[in-house]
Amino acid sequence: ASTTTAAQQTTDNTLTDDQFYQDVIAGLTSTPKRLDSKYFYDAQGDKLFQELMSCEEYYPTNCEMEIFTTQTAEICKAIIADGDAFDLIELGAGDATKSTRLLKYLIDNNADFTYLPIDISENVISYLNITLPVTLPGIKIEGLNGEYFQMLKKAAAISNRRKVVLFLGSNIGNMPVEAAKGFCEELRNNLSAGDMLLIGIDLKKNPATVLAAYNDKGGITKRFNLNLLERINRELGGDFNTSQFDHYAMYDPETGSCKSYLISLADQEVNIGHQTISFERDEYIYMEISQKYAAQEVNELATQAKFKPLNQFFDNKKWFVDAIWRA
Ligand code: AVJ
Repeated sequence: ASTTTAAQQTTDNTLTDDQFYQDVIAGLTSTPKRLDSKYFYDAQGDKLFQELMSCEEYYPTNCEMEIFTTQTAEICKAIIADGDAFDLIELGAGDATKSTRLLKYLIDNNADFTYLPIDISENVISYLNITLPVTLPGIKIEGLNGEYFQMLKKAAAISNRRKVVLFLGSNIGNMPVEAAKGFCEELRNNLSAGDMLLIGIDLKKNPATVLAAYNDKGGITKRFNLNLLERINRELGGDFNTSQFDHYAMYDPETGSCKSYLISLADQEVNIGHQTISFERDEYIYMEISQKYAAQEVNELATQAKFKPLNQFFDNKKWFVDAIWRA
């Protein structure tokens, strides 16, 4: 009996067939180098993001929690609309801490709905399927493990009830503006007239406030970014020396783009399976975009995707918005 390491797996095709491997190699062999921030969230990345959410500088989670806590009734009434039965579908549910506020209100007010959390992580879905019926007795839940649009189509096949889609936490910010527009259009195409979207979006604000959130003094964001290199080491047999990379974040108030990079501190070579990647000193890997919008730009995003913007709910500082759009 033998155990196969990630590096050995490259000799058969298990690893090279893997989407993560292919995306990493494609990103690190292109000019300029890049990695996809969707790969931040392995078990270690989930833990670091939890840590980030409770750090001093990272404000978006607290802002959205405030909105859901202080305006629960108004948001839920808008969602319930005519009081017909509906499916509440959450894209990227995570641990559902924020949506639980809404779910509890909806259950307490006898709304007729089924909660369908969609997540790419199987762990997340089995966790929610087990824990939510305990924390929220009476909830009807059907977790869907897979890609957003595939699972949306599956949800549409299961029932023809009205759909209310939750896309929270400014996850839309991880797409550049053009991609975000395309995403909203595709989402609209997967919905029917009368369906709704509740979308959480981080707003443009004092640039120093934004930058601090992505460059925290405690260095959690740095560890969060370096974890992707460590994940490549763990899962793809890489040999990144993470002490040879530094985190660099920048925010451009004109475009609202906040971007993170890892900077190579030396001329160095990194092996990933059978691939060797060369870095020059000061060369960057583009890691993540966290796009910010003005409230008016949020409405424009809705209308260009053929949604009708209905409501905007803000925290008291107006740093974050949860918007309701109707298909
Ligand atoms: C989970 C995508 C909303 O972009 O603000 C936090 C991820 N990256 N700090 C964000 C993140 C760096 C976060 N989102």
